[in-house]
Amino acid sequence: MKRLGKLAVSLVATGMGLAVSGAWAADSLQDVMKARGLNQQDLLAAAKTYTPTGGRDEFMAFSSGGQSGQVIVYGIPSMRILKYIGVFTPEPWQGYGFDEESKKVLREGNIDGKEINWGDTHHPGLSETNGESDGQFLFINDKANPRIAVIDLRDFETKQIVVNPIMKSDHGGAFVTPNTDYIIETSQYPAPLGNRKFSPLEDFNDTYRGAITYWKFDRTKGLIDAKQSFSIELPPYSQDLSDAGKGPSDGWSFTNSFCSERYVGGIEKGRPPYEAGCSAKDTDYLHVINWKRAAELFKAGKTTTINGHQVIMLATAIKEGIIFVIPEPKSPHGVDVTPDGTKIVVAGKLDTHVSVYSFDKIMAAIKAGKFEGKDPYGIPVISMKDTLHTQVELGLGPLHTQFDSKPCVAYTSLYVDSQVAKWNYCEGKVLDKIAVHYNIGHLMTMEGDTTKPRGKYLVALNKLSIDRFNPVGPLHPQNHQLIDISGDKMTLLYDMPIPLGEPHYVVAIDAKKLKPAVRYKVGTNSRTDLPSPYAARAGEEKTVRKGNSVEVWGTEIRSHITPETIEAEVGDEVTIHLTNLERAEDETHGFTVSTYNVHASVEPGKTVTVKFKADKEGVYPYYCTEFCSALHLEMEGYLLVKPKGWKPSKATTASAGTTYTEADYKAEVKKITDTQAVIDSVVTYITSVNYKDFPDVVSMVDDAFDQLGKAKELKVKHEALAAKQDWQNATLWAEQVWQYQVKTADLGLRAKTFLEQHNAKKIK
Ligand code: CUK
Ligand code: CUA
Repeated sequence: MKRLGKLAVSLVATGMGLAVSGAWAADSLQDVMKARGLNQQDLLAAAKTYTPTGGRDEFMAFSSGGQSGQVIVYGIPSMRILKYIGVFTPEPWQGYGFDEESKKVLREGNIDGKEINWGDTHHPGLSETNGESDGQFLFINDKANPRIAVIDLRDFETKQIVVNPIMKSDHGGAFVTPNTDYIIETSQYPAPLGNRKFSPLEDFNDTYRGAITYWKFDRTKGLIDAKQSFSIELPPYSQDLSDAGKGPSDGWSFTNSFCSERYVGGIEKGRPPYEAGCSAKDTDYLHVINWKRAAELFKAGKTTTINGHQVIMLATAIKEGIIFVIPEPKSPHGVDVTPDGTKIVVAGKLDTHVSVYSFDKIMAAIKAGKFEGKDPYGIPVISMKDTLHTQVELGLGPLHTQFDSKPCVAYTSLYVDSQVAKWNYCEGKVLDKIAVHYNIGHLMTMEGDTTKPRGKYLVALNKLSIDRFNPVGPLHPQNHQLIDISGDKMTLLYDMPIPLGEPHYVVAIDAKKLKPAVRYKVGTNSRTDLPSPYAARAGEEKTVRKGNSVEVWGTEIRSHITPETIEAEVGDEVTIHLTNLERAEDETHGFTVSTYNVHASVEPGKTVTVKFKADKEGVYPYYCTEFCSALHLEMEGYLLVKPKGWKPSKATTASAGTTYTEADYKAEVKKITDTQAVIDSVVTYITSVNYKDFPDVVSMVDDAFDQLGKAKELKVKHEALAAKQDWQNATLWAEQVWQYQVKTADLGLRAKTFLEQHNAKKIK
C-alpha cells in the first residue's frame, strides 16, 4: 500500500517534467536504409505517410467492411485504422447487438421477422450540402439483404437500418443527392417486387423486376423517413451502381446496368451459363431518371402500393417522361458524374474504353424527342452516338472512376490490367498509368464524389493481395494502396492490409469537417440521442423488484459499479441500466455478467441497458471490461441467483477475510496525508496556469474534485469510527478515502501532463 503512495509521488515527478535524458542513440539514416534495404524513393514515401505520435491525419476514410457487415474508419495519409463501426453485424467491443439500445437498431434490419446478423456492405456515402461533403452522416448499403444504414458522425454509431420493402438484393446504394434530400438505392438481381411469392424463371420477363428507391432523409432527425420515400419500377436488368446529378444535372440520377439480355441461366438444363448469356450483347442500358419529377409524381399520388411502399410503376414513369435509357458498352460497372455535373462516365468491364456522355446532349435529345427506339419495356432509347462526348481507350477491365481537384482529370481502375489510369475526360486522352497489386476494384480520391474533389491522394482498393504481406493462410487480407496524385506522375506510397472482409468502396473527407463529440450529456441513449428514461445520477441508484422482474438503475465511475450485488431468483427477468458518470475524455467503462451473453460499452455520459433471464441458479460475477483506472480490476460485483424461495439458514453479514488493528488505521491515515501532499502540489500547478482555456482539462478537474468531495464526507466517518475504536471499519473507510485520493491524483496528473504538452501559460 505504501508502494502505491510512492507510485503517486513518482508519477508527479515525471509529470513535473524530469525529462528522460540521452538522445536517441540508434543508427544513422544511412545505416537504417542499408539494414532494411530501403532506397531514396522508399524514404520519401515514408516521409509522406509517417505520422509521429500525437499527429493527426489530414483526411478520414470510411471504408465498407464487405462481408464483415461493418464500416472501417482510417486516416489518410497514415493509413492507421481508427475504428470498426458495427452496422449490420453485432460488434462486441461497442456492445453493438449485446445491449438493448443497439439491439433495437440491429433488429430494425430483420426481414420478414427473421434475424439477419450479417451484411455485405458495398458503398458508403457521406452526406452532402450543396454537393460538398459536410461531415454529418454516413450511409451504407447491404447488398445481400437489401438494407441501408444511417451512421451519425457525431459519435460514429449506427442509428438506423431500413429494409427495402420491394427488393431482394441491392447494389446501387448508398448514393446521396447534392443536399442529401434522398439516398439512392438500386436493386441488383431482378425478382418479383415486394411479394415474397414464388414465380418461375420462365416468367422472368413478365414478373421479375428491378427498382430504384429514393429514401427521404430527414436531416434534423438524422433518420430516413420511410413514409416520404418512394421507388420506381425498372425492367429486369441487373441495375448496378447509381450517381446523382449535380450542378446542371441536379435533379437527375444515372444508373448503369448489366445483363440487359435478361438471361436466366440454367446450365443444369443444358443451357449456356449466366456469364455467357449475360454478356452476349455489345451494349447494356444506362438509365437516366428525373428524380425531382418523380418526387412530384409520388407527392401527387401517382403510385401503386407494394408491400406498404409507394412505387411509381414503369408505365407511369414512361408516360410522365421521367425515364430514358442510353446504350452503354459492355457489361459496365459503375457510373460517375463529373464534379461540374456536365458529364457522365461509364466503364464497360468487357470493353477497353470508358464512355463519356454529355448531359447537355442527353437533354437536347430528350427535348427534341429524338429516340432510336424503345427498350422491350417501352422506355425511350436515346442513341449513344447522339449523346457521347468522347470514348477513351484506357486498358483492360475498366471499372470505377474518380475525380481530381484539377479540372478534367479522372482516374479509372483497370481490373484486368491491375492498373490505375489517369486521363483527361474533356480532351479524351490518357495521361499516366500506375501498376497496383493486384486486380483493383474501386478507387477513391479525397472527396472525389463531390462537386469539389480535393486531389492529393488516391486509394486503390485491390481485390487480391497475393504476395504483398506475410502469409496468414489461404484467406488473404485485401490491399488498400495509397497513391500520391499531387504531381503529374502517380507514385505509390503505402500498402495497407485490410483484415476484415472485402471492402468494395471507401469515401474520404477532410478531417477538419468532422466534429465528433468526446462525451454524451449524462444519461443519453446514444442510439436515439435522447435522454434515457433509465439514467441514474450519483446517489439515485436503485434496484426494484416486481413479480419476477429485477430492474437495476446503476452507475459506473472509477472504480466502482453501483450496485455491488444484485440478487435474483431463478427465472427472474433481470434488467440492468447503467450510466457512466464520468466527464473526462476516454473514460469508458464496460459491463458484462458471466455467461449471460451481454456486454455494454458505456462511454462517458452514456446510459445503456442489458437484459437477460436469470435461468440458472448460481453465482455470476459481473465486472467492468475496460481497463479504466488503477483499480479497474476491483470494478466488480456479484449477481446472486437463488433457488426459488431460498432463505438464509442463519443471520449473515458479509465479512472480509482480514482483520485490522489500530496500527493499520494509523498507517492508513499517514498514507492519506502523504497522498494529499501530492494532490496539493498538482492542484497548485493546475491553478497556476490557464487551465480554464482547455475544456478537456476542465472536465478532468471537475471529475477530480467530485472524487475528492466524496473523500471529505468519508473522513468524518472514519474518524468517528476510530473514536469508537472500531479499527476494522475505520481502517476500511479510511482506505476508501485513499481510493478517492488516488483517482483524484490520477486525473490531476493526466490534466497536468495535458497542460504541459499543450503549453499552458502561467497566470500568476
Ligand atoms: S462494387 Cu465491388 S468492385 Cu459492389 Cu461498387 Cu465494383
Ligand atoms: Cu471501469 Cu474498468
